[in-house]
Amino acid sequence: MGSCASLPERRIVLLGSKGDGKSSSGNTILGEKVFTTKASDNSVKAQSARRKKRRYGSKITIIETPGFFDTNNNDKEMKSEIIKALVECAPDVDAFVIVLKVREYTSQEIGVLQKHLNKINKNVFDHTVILFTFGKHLKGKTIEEFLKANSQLQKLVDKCGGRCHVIDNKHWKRRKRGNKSNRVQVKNLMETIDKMRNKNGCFTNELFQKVEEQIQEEIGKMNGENLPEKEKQEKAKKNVQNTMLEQAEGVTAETLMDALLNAA
Ligand SMILES: Nc1nc2c(ncn2[C@@H]2O[C@H](COP(=O)(O)OP(=O)(O)OP(=O)(O)O)[C@@H](O)[C@H]2O)c(=O)[nH]1
Ligand SMILES: [Mg+2]
Repeated sequence: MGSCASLPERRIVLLGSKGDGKSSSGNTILGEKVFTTKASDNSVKAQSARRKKRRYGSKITIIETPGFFDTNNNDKEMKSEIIKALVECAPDVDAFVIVLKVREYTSQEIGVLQKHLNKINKNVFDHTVILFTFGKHLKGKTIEEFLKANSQLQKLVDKCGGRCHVIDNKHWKRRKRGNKSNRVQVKNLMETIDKMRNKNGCFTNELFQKVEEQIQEEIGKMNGENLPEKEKQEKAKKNVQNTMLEQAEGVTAETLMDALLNAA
């Protein structure tokens, strides 16, 4: 859907539960530590980082979003971080990557997962890849074997056209060959994303477009200012973010997340 900017750039949004390894995966994909990873606390953060260097054939931008599966948390920080991510997503993105930890899931946990996934507009899945983390937990099994024993997860992967990869941000760093190598897996992930984008285009929705309009409007207001283009853009994004946060008074974090993931 949507015609994308013809930039040789991959814009990737990371979604997933708290602590499943979104930030770590961002670092693995970018090949440098740009995201802060944390062991365990209850703070939720959206971080966004852009890598300017070419990697696997093109520039990569990673946008981490909080609260995909944890939106019962309605504090202001969470909302502000979701809005920040949204402003980074505008006007379109190339791929959503759902980060899921390899582990046993109880049926209740699967139920919660499904509840959130069911709200996503179907066409979002045409732009989604599943990325399993903690690959070492497979204990020698392949990801296909793991999925065979977890039919609900298999269904999710099927919804995404079978697109799935597995990394281990801690233990698969060294190897250069084979499936237990982050390098191999990330290269494959990028190929999957490129193929998906060539087939399905990039993802946009009314909200992304509206946000982009507002950013451009803000940039327009800075016409007289003698600022570098990039600084104008950052400043404009900040302004849009602040306006949206004010407008989002009384709106829940969950609603915001739904808006981000629902197609026009
Ligand atoms: N062994 C192992 N540890 C991992 C892996 N991925 C992440 N971790 C660890 O898990 C913890 C959480 O990782 P993060 O990358 O911060 O997770 P996150 O999804 O960004 O968490 P929030 O931003 O809080 O939602 C950190 O201690 C990481 O070092 C992995 O593939 N294998
Ligand atoms: Mg994180």
